[in-house]
Amino acid sequence: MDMRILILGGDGYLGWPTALYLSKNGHDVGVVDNFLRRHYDDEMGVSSLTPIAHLKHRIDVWDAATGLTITPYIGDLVDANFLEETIRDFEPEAIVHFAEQRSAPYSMIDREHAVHTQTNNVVGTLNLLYLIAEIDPSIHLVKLGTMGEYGTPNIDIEEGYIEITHKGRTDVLPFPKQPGSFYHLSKVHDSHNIHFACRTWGLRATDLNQGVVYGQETNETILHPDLMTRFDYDAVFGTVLNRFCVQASIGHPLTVYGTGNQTRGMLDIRDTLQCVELALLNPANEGEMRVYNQFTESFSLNKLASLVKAASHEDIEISHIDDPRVEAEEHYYRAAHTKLLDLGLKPHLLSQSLIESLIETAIEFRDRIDHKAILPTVSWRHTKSKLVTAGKNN
Ligand code: NAD
Ligand code: USQ
Repeated sequence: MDMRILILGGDGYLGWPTALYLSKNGHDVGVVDNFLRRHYDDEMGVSSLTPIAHLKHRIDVWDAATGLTITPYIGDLVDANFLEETIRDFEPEAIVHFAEQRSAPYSMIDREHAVHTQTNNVVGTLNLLYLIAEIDPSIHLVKLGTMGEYGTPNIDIEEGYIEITHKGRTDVLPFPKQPGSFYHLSKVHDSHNIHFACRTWGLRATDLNQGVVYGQETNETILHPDLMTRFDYDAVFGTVLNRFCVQASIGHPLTVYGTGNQTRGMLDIRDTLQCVELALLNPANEGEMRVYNQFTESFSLNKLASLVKAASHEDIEISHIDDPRVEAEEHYYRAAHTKLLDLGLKPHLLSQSLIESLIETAIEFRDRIDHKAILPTVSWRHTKSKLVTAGKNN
């Protein structure tokens, strides 16, 4: 079943390879982006480990390599007029929404960054919900959420909803959320808004609570060097396993925060693409917000560090540094993740060869690594000095 699919955030780490994958699989793909992520690179003074071509150029390269067309729309989701024109022009049957500020540390820099994160993410999604309701409520929204919405409760995490019996009465309710950053909170706010729009206006949505993604190559991005996706390794935007592989490539001690007993659900970037397509092919019903927990395995940070150390040819040190975040370092973690497997997901489980290939990629581009960007600089703790830095006196 080929579809017209609009991908919001199609210039990003996950949005770009998803666009190629869906295009190759016969879908008619449009991508929307305002290059906010490239702007954050300028702001932070770092750039992707891998050189990334401009969006219009890589779309041309994809066209030349495959004969397949991807339609670009350059603009901001927070600009409702732009988004309305885009949706009316492309007439999508489904919209995949990746287009948010997605770094937890970035959202914790200071008040401005927290406000920007929640404004960009919550307002962009709210514009989208209104426009779907106004233009075509049958459009299936596939929204990227995060496993971090749940936090680390001392009970098993279910897929979106939990049956609760309270004082003799029973109901199925949204699973309680205890997110760990203003970024993760923005995803919770989105989930509530999406759930409300489904219940109230009869929209159909799938919320993909995705774990931490690792990996860099997909079957499509390797077709040409200019099709590469970005790969972040700095302490603000880099995610943990990708960072450890880059650290190993330059002989930097692996930066485990705190005890390293924090456990997270994780998945290979190739599985993100599969999961998104499975969600698209199995749309939620009218009025339903379906929720899938999108990860394939869970690992403690200590386990990840030991796997990277084992895959590295050099003798890499594992260093435990003070955790800049406020997060449980010792906790129970068991999260359901069967629904995507039931739909046919074939996971790429984490292997030594994948870690070796990530370290090799980092070695290939080691001249682009800024060693000063490795150690964390953003603290979760709200100190007076932070307010003084931000120009406030109380
Ligand atoms: P990314 O920052 O690389 O990509 C996001 C893209 O959206 C960027 O190209 C950015 O320019 C664009 N964007 C942001 N705000 C926009 C706006 N207002 N208008 C138009 N475009 C906008 O992030 P990513 O790693 O590809 O993540 C994509 C999505 O998946 C995010 O929603 C993120 O929260 C979620 N997610 C990512 C991971 C991960 O490990 N990378 C894990 C779980 C969930
Ligand atoms: N961590 C380290 N050392 C590092 C980097 C991180 O020990 O050098 C730890 C963190 O303290 C945390 C864990 O690793 O306990 C994961 O951190 P991360 O930066 O890899 O992931 P996170 O901040 O949770 O955010 C990433 C993406 C985000 C997505 C989320 C999925 O940036 O967009 O939503 O993963 S989840 O974690 O399931 O919420």
